[in-house]
Amino acid sequence: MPDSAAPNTAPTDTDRAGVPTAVLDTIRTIVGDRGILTEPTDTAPYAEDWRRLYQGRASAVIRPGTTAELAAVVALCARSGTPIVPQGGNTSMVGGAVPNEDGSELILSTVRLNRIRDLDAADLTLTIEAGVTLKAAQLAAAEQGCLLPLSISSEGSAQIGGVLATNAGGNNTVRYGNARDLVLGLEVVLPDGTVWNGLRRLRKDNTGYCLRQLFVGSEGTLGVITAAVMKLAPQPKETAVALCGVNSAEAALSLFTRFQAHDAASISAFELMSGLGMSFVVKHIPGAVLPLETPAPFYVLVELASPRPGAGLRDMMEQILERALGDDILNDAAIAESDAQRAAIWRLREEHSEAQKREGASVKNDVSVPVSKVPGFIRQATAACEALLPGVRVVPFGHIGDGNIHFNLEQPVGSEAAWFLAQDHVIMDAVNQVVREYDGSFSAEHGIGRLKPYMMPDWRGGTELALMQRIKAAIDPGGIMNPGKLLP
Ligand code: 2HG
Ligand code: ZN
Repeated sequence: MPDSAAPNTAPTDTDRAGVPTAVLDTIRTIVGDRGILTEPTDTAPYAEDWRRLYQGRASAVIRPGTTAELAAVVALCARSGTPIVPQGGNTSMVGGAVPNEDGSELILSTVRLNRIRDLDAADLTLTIEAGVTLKAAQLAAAEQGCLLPLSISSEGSAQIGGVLATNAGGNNTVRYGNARDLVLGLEVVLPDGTVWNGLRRLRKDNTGYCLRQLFVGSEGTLGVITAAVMKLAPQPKETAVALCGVNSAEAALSLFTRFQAHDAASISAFELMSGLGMSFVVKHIPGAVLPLETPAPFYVLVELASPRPGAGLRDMMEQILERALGDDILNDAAIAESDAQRAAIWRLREEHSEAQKREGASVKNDVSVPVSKVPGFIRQATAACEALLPGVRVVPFGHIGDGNIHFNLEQPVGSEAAWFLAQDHVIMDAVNQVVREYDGSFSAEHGIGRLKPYMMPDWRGGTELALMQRIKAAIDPGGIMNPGKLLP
C-alpha cells in the first residue's frame, strides 16, 4: 500500500509521465478555464481517497459543465488513448475513484453536472444529473412531498452518478433495495464519446437487454453516467426510531424477526452496532451521547415508517420492545420523541466510519451473508481474527436487516498503523474464508474498486469473470475507462 509519509526522492521516468500538453490544451478549449484544474495543489484532493489508502496523481482534473462537453472530452481521450478515472464525490471505500501514481490518467469529475432536470410527483420520478449529491436529491424529493429512499452515511458528499456506478446500498435496502432497484433510466457517455440517452421513466419497458443495469455497479469501467431517472416513494407521514441495547448479535436478530413478523413492510432500517464501535463514536464525535443508562455489547437502531398518517408506529414500537424486554431479548431502549432525538440517534450510527478513522487504522471487510447467519458469522470471524492477530479490535456493524455487515478491524492499541495496514490481505483473506463458509459475498455494497480486484478470480472466476471481461472488451476496447478497477 502506498505510504503518504514516504520520503521525497528525485522524480523517476514514471513520475514524469503525464498526459500530453496538446491533449490538455484541446480539453481546455472544450470545457473552458473553469472546467480544468492542472495545478498539483488543486488536483491533489481529487487524487486521494477518503480512507487515505491511495495517493494517486492526475495530470488534470476535468470538470465539464454539460453532458455534451463531457462527451467531447471522452471522445478526445478515446482518440488519444488517454485513460480516464470518472469521479463523483470521491467517497469510495475501495479506492474506486483515485488515479494511479504515474500521472498518466485524467480525473473526469461530474461535480458541475448538478441540475435537477425534472421531478414528477404524480409519476414518482426524479430526473437528475450525475453530480447532484444524494443529500440534495433527497431534499429535492422531500420538497415535493416525495422520498428518494436511498440513504448512506456519505450522502452529503456522494453524488448520484457515483452512487449508481457503484450500486450503493445503505440503510434502507431492507425495504427499498439497492441503488439498482431504484433506477428507471440512465444517460451514459460511452468510452468512444457516444451519448446513450436511456432516460426513460417507465415502470414497464421490456425491450431486450436491460442496458442500464450493465452500467449500474460497473464502477466507471464501461462509461460515465451523466444523468439518471430515479424512482421515488411517497414521503412517510409517520416514523418511529429507537436505539436498543442488546447482549448479542443473536438477540439483535431475534428482535429483527419480531419486527418482521409483526409488520415487515413498516421496517425502513434495521442497523446493528457493536459496543466498541459505539464507544469510538461517543469518544471521538463531539456531542454524541448514548441515550441509554448502561452501555451494551451490541446496539440496534430500528426505524419504522409509513406513508399513512396515524399508522400507530410509536405504539407498535413500544409494544414490540416491551415484549422483547420481558423476554430478555432486550436490555434497554430509547424511543425518539422528537426530530432532534431521531437525528441524534441516527448520528450515532452514521458517524461510525468517521469515529473509526479517528481511532486509528482499520481494515474494512464489507461483506454479506444470509440474514439468519449474521450472528454465527460475527462469532466465527471474530474468533478467527483474534487468533490471527492478538489484540486486534473487532468492530462489526452495519445493515443486519439485509445481511450486510461491515466487519472492520481496528489496529491493536499501541501498534504501528503501517504495520497493521501491511497485513490487510492476510486479515481480509481470513475473514473471507468465514464469509465463504456462510455462503456470503466478499463485497456487499462498497464494490471492488482498486482494493479488491485480486479477489475476483477466486470468487467470480471461470464463466462469470470471463463474461465480465468480454463485456468490458466489447464496450471499452481501448481500455481507457477506469483502468485497474473492478477487473483484475
Ligand atoms: C456505512 O454503512 C458505510 O456506514 C461505511 O457503508 C462502512 O466504514 C465502513 O466500513
Ligand atoms: Zn454500509
